[in-house]
Amino acid sequence: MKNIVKNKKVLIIGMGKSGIAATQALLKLEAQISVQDTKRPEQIDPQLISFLKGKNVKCYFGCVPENIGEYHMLILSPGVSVDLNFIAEAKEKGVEIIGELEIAYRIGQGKYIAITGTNGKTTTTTLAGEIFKAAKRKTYVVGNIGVAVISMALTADDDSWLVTETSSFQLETTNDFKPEISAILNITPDHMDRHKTMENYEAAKAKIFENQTEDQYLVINDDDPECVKLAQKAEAKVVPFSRKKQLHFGIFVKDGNIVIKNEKQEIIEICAVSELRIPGAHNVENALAAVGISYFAGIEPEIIRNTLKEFLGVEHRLEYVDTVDGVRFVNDSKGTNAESSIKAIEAVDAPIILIAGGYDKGGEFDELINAFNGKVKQLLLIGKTAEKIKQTAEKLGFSDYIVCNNLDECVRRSFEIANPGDTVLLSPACASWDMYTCFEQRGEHFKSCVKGLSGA
Ligand code: UMA
Repeated sequence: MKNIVKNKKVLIIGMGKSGIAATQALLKLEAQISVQDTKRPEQIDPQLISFLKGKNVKCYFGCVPENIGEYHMLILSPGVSVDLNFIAEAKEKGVEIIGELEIAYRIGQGKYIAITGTNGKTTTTTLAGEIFKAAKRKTYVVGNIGVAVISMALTADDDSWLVTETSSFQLETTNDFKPEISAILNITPDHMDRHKTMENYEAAKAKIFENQTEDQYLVINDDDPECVKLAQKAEAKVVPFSRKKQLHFGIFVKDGNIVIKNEKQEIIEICAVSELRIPGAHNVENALAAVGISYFAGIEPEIIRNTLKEFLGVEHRLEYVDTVDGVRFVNDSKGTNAESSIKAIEAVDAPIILIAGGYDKGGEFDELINAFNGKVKQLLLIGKTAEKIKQTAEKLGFSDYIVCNNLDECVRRSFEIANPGDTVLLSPACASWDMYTCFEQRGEHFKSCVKGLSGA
């Protein structure tokens, strides 16, 4: 354990999963901790407040500390922007500003596998984690997937592998972070409300390989021009994967089979694409990436093969919920941007009744509507973006939409409209934050509404 924070004055910002886990870890390391959150004291869980008080943690809830320049370091939760005034002021005063992933990396041990991309991160991270576990590696599956990295940082040892889903928010505030293997799955516009420009978003993603050297690996999607462009800046060995073309080196599909072509130009067959149990072309890409990560981490092809053939996918991602009176219900609450929902529409059989809308991240929906392609017969809209999506649909000549007040109404009305054989797909193309605390809560709500239909 590297104790670089003992007796240091640290301010942890944001008291969600990351901030609470960071507080717990840094208390163990005897840092002098203060915490800050925009929420007022009455909006914070009383149990958390009494825990913090018991540990002599100074709390700034609904306010900010006055002498911000006195801190040794500010630790940001992923949802906290570096552009906030008091954070910018601290930076000007020479205070180091880092995120929860970076501090976890600095204080902990273990080797990191870091996976980023606009879409597919959770599936690829889960699948890679399963392969590592099957190979009997000491594995922690952490990060944006829902488990703060720092919650495992003090438990992991030198033999551990932290298979980490890393978001642009988390990468933005790294400095020293250096994974053994990094992966960029794809890059399309997302989180523009936070990053403002594509350049900033890509720059955050590029931090995943910034410190990697030639003895480490960067796995990238060779079918995505943005990934290929970014990888040109990397010092790490680039391992391309492609669903569409055969490669001189890397992971690709050959005659319907997923294969690896290694440095010795040997071809290693993993399995047939048809043997994958996760649906859709985008999941073939996720599988290719997980194969690349695992193989270059030294895992036997046999173990990769067996895990790939057994993997059923992740909750809230194209998750089959139930069939009620012949109508299939699919939960894709994890579809939090247009690109992700387009992939869901492509993967699901028509006719589709699509439930979409939610928090406005500043994205556009033209491509989503264009992807309906005769497959989506009805669109039900909720949330802050309902009006924006409705206007886009009208502009593009799609008029079969209904604006609903909430998800309960969407499920009820979609069931009324649906015929046996139809699929009701919740894939909102938006984050959940206008109506829910997270996409998991939205997905659980959807599933309980569906249960309500069948009376189960
Ligand atoms: N807060 C502030 N000031 C701010 C913003 C937030 O004080 O300016 C406070 C909020 O009042 C709240 C707390 O910070 O009390 C929430 O912190 P957070 O938004 O960083 O959320 P955490 O609970 O710490 O969860 C974070 C990730 N959340 C975000 O990136 C928004 C989770 O990713 C992640 O699973 C978790 O850490 C553990 O690593 C979720 C997510 O939506 C799934 N990620 C985005 C995505 O996938 O698109 C990036």
